[in-house]
Amino acid sequence: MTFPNHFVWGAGASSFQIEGGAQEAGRTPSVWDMFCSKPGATWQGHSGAVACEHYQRYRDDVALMRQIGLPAYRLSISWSRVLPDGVGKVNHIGLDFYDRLIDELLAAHIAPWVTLFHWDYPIELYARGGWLSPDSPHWFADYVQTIVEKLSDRVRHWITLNEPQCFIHLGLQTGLHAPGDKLTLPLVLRAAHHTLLAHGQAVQSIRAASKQTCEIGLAPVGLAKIPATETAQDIEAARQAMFQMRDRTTWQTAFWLDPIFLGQYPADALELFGDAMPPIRVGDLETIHQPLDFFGVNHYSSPFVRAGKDGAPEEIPFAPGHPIAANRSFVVPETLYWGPRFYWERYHLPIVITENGLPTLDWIALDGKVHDTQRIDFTRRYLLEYERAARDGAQLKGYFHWSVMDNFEVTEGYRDRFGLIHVDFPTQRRTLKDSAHWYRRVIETNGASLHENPFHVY
Ligand code: IFM
Repeated sequence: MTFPNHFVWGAGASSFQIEGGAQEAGRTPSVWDMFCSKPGATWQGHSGAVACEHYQRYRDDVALMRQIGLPAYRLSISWSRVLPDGVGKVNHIGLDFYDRLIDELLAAHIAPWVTLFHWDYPIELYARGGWLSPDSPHWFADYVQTIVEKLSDRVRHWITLNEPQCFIHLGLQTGLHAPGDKLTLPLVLRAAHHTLLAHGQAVQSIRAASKQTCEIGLAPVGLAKIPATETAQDIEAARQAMFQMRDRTTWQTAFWLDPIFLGQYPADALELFGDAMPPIRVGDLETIHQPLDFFGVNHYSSPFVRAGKDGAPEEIPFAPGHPIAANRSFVVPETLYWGPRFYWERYHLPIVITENGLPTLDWIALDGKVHDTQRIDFTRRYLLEYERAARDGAQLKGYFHWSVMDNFEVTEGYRDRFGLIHVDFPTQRRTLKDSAHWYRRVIETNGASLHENPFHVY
């Protein structure tokens, strides 16, 4: 068995995607509430206003997590539920929701891993400039302090930001995600620099306010590259491709992660962005480069790369018929081998897969069950590759399946289902999918059951 003894198995979700209760007890809108009301922004105009009604049903949901045998659950906090103005006065009813949720989880022996920001930026702060404002890192650090003061007697694991590539590149550059802006490159880079500072200042806030020794990381988009063959040349080409700057966007790896983990922007990013980069003040990189405890990363799909002319990386197209998911992304299990391996090599921190999972279009069968065999097969294949990364020397610390339950899948609305738990949205009825039962056994055996054939039916 190669998963380490204290390996953390879990599943995750985020506030806006499951909570609903958009107008409950003092919560103010986030940029995602605003974005969902724009015609054409989400599939069939779906919004997160009701989602899974987790705000009302959290006790039942924790009971289901317990049935799955989850040792850990990754949740996120809705900033504007706790601070309706984004800063200043605390909405105690909002904060109490998380207090009760944490107690419920602990009573069920489930360790909470808390993400402090998963995209639902308070609209009040957006109106004041959002991530473009030089005050934005302080706003975030102050909010984080409020949360940590309240919950850190019980919470030991913190994740500062979820996928900055999405809320900056997709949110501010392409306009495909909330708030839906299309800013010029210098403005996008300014917002990105403030985001990095916000991460660093948040880490300082957590360490200063935490009532116990804690562990901190973040959860960027994992942008792995897979060597087309396992020859030294293709491996080197994939390694290069994974960390080099590809274009003048913030959909990158090293641009975000080198400042955080190595204390500097990569030279090729500085060269490519040139004058578009914001001024970097003395001390900024020290603030951003705070010691972290694990390398969290959200991994789904990756392209294959080979060594082309002079060894330069060359992306190769997928063969016709290569397996795809409901959202048309390619299924590439090797992502969980090469991603962790290359990240471990470059940043030397124990790896936690903070998200990985498959969107499907599954439904309840006539026998009342949800037979999501593709999710089982997908997860099994990915986890076997992850195990191989451990065998080959990467230090692995955990795996969080995305998602614990079907939810508001952002621009795809309620069409794509990622959950281990099926949610019938009109009735809010929950059903454990076959994958939930299968995952329970994976957890119980610390991964040993991955080597058993899960399909005995035919
Ligand atoms: O649902 C999202 C999540 O919010 C961020 N990472 C990717 C997931 C699946 O698309």
